[in-house]
Amino acid sequence: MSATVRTFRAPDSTAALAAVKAALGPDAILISTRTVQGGLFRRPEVEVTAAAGDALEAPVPRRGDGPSSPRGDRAPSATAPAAGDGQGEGRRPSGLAAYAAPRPVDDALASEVQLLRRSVEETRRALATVTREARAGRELEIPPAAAALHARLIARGVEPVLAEELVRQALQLTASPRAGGLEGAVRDLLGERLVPCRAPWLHDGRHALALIGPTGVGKTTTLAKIAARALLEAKKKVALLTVDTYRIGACDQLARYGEIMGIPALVARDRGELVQAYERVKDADLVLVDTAGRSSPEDVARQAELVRAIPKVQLHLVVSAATGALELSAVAERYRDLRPDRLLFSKLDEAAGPGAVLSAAVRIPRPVSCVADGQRVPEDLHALGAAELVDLALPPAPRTPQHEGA
Ligand SMILES: Nc1nc2c(ncn2[C@@H]2O[C@H](COP(=O)(O)OP(=O)(O)OP(=O)(O)O)[C@@H](O)[C@H]2O)c(=O)[nH]1
Ligand SMILES: [Mg+2]
Repeated sequence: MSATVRTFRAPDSTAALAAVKAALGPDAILISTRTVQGGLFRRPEVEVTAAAGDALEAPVPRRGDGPSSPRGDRAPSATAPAAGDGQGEGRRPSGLAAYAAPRPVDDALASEVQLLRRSVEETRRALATVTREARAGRELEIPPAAAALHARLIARGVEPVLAEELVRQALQLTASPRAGGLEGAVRDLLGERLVPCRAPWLHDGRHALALIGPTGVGKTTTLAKIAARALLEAKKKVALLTVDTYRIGACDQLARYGEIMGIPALVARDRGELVQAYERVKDADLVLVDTAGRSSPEDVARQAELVRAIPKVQLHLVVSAATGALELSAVAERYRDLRPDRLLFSKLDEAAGPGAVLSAAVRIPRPVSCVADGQRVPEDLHALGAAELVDLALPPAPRTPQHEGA
């Protein structure tokens, strides 16, 4: 017996059943139905797998067939419909009709059907696992190696639309042979966006920088970390300024850090006070300016404008990697007009997918000054190199035992 088994996809179950009927006839037996995601830009669809009716024509010997179950009836199907199938059903007078009207059968046959059904379901699940990457590739219509890279980027938290763009561009780059292959091309493209620069605490000469960004991303904590690194590692003279007179306790928070480190921490309520404060710390090598996290773009723009009163101040936009790719892209859109000079990624330790930071880096193409991955001052602050930044979005593939043995 050779079965004709086919899979159909349609926008809804009515259309899917009509397609089954048209292709396999009214006696078709439904094997499974499920909803499948339609890919990046398509809607979910109903997927129906069905067998042609004649595939299951072989008669099954039955015990105790009564007058209502004449011999030669269609054999009970192990591949009953996924939805709406009654427990204990065994005889199917005719494919799609049986779907609507199951009949009772004896217990032995019912449990056999149950077993077979379970085994079909297990096979289906195993197949789904094995072919997940290939499926992703088919949906994007990209080769399996590119689909596997796409899946790794997504698993790392990279925004799906960016992951797709990356693998497509990498495929173009590797149309002619190239060192590093496809993965090397993706890493090169990531490296064009995730660009390192000198750590802020190692800057030469007198330098001023201000941290701006949404509420609670870790601006003040990161500022303290930078100050401590500059003091301890680079032996610089450091001063702290803040224009955050908005949040209760903000000035105290900075003053406390200043006290612990034995450095000045001054508060400025407006442009005039900020210029004066900057003047008062003119012997400092590194002046670090804290701002208030505000959700309104106008308030944030006002703060950026205010800190620009300091000559040559560098604006570092702090974004939390823990907020996810969509939120990061929205934040980047909101802050792009402030023309920040650097990006600073915080809360990498809390990020489900650190590759989400790419969403900010593509929208605000600026070097990454440093990253923070915890609350400890100053330990949880790092200046990453080029390869380490790329690793955030695409870490090296785990080595298989085969590779290790090689
Ligand atoms: N897990 C984790 N927590 C952090 C990190 N950086 C800062 N935090 C914590 O985040 C919270 C907010 O930190 P702040 O430094 O006050 O954040 P902020 O951006 O200055 O907040 P506002 O001034 O209110 O906008 C604190 O509990 C910090 O300890 C980090 O890299 N990882
Ligand atoms: Mg703060």
